Amino acid sequence: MDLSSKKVVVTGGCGFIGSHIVERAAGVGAEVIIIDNLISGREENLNGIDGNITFHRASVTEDIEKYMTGADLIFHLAANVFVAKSVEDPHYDAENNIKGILNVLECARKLDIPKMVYSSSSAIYGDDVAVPTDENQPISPSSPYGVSKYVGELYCRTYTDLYGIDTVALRYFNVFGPRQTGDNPYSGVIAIFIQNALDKKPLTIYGDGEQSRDFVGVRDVVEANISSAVKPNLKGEAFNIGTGSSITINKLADIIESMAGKLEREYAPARKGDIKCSTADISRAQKVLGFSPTVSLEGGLEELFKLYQGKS
Ligand code: UD2
Repeated sequence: MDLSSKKVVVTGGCGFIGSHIVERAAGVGAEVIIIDNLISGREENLNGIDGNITFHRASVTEDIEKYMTGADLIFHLAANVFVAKSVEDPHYDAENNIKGILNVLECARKLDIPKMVYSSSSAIYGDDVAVPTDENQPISPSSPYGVSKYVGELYCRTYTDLYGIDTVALRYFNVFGPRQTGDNPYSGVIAIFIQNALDKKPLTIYGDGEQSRDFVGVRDVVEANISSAVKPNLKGEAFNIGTGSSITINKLADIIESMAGKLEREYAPARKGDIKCSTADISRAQKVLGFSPTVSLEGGLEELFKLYQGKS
């Protein structure tokens, strides 16, 4: 599939990752329809993005079929993306993540939209897995968020089997990059740490800080989405999208300190639902999607640090 002449729906297109997908798809000439309720997305994420883009402020749990007529492809990102929020309010998480994807798939079925790329998460694995983790490891989520994201994958496969919609699930590890904000306690750790470093505020570390994460650059995540969109017959398959290496939160704090100068650290109790070790085995994505991460953690952090410095 060549995206240039296609009509593409991006749910969550005003979000951190979604807006980069919008930019990439509009950049190659696709007509882009965004559906976003602006709960975690921000309209200003679209500033400076040129192309044929229409934005509808709506939740994926509402009647959105009318916005999707004639679409060739859906990138489904709209969701509750906060693990801790899902522990505090599992109904909210399920409403957005389970009802949301079912509604979007139903639209795809009714409107004969042939393809959907679903943003899933490594949170579906939990802690009882071999690390690095490949896609054949047991699914055993530690949070309602992990549960809801996996339910989404099951719906995708079912809609592929029942109706021939070519779905694919991308299991993101920890995504970082421009447009991720550090202004709320649920935000990604990198965005929070950089923001606090610039504001000379202490870094809060949950637990002992020895938990590890595989941080993947948003540009690489976008390329995984595009490859998945253009590759036919993925038939509900799932792919890990990470880098294959990870660092602990303590080491992440060290790197931020090396860029920002000495920072205070405050240790707080571990978050409920937090997984301990997380590293992707990306062999399947490399083989099938030609996925090849290009953003290094150090390079990406330096770029972000400069970007945030320019803004504050
Ligand atoms: C991220 C994604 C989530 C899901 C998951 C997959 C975000 C916001 N969430 O959840 O959607 O895909 O990855 O594994 O990107 N931490 C601190 N101090 C802080 C903030 C966080 O110590 O100020 C710790 C936190 O307890 C966790 C780690 O840093 O151990 C990463 O936290 P996160 O919120 O960036 O991401 P995570 O892994 O919970």
